[in-house]
Amino acid sequence: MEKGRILLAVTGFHPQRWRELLSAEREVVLEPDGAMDPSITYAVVWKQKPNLLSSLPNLRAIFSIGAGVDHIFADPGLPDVPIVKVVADNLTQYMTEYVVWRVLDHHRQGLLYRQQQQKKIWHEPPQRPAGDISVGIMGLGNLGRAAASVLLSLGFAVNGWSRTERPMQGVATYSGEAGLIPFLKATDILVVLLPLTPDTQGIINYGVLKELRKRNGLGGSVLINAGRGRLQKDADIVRALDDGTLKEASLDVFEVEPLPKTSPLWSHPKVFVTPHAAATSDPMHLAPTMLRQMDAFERGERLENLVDRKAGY
Ligand code: NDP
Ligand code: OXD
Repeated sequence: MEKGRILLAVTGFHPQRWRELLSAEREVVLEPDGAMDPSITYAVVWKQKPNLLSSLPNLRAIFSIGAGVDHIFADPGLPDVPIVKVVADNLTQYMTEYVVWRVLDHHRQGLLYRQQQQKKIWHEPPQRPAGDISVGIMGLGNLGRAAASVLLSLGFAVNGWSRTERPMQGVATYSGEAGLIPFLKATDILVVLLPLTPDTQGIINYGVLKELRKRNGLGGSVLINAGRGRLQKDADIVRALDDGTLKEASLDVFEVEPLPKTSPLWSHPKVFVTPHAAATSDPMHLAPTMLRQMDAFERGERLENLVDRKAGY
């Protein structure tokens, strides 16, 4: 079978490196040139333009440049072809680093020390063991499980919440709607690693934050969101921080990105902001896997890391 051509349609970061690497083995057309081109078989996309995918009459598979695929489901004319998401060791490693970094910073009172340093205050606050703190991971999937196992090795108590029951040794697991409140009530530091779907949109709201465990050695509950911005209500987080429902937050994702300069989150003293940078998609690692998958697909083999269209992730 002839090697299918690729349409590369990315918004928000430079397509050049992806193009170079993918063209090592296949012809690559950059959007907008390839739109409506009948010779295009694969689309490699990140936040592609609406209805672009439906304009490709011979499209056989869609490859997301990221682990999240909400940008693909946002397309009103999404054709019924397989969608492949990113599952990659280096992306998982980056996310684990981000989660562990933020959990340790909150646990070891990074904010307090930064404030003390500014005022030249020499004061040692009480320390508590990691085992007294429970980190609750919302979304115990590829990224959540990897972060959970490193947190366990550091001695934290770890809870996990998923859509279906996902047992994991050493982790107290909860699932579905019925498991949500018990999971929150047992959690001091909430780490959000959910995909954005119709079921999860807006899930991080004031009511949910109110359920987090209050009695803990941290002096309050903490939120870390590295999943998607539209999982959260930015205004509810500000409210929760201001009335003490939350002690601190680390946010990598926001309802609107880039985070508008007018957002109170930028200058909130209890918020640590990163610009959707928790785990970057590195073309050096990901493009060869996509090419390998396309070859396998053309030999009649099954694609790996397929998105469940019904579940939306
Ligand atoms: P996975 O698909 O492997 O895991 C998703 C997890 O969320 C699963 O445990 C799933 O449950 C759970 N889940 C989904 N829907 C629900 C629901 N309605 N209720 C409860 N749990 C639910 O995804 P990844 O771990 O690979 O990635 C997670 C997300 O991280 C991505 O979708 C993306 O949005 C985000 N991300 C952010 C990055 C960044 O830089 N900030 C970088 C990379 C990813 P179940 O196990 O039952 O299926
Ligand atoms: C992803 C992301 O989904 O970078 O991979 O957000």
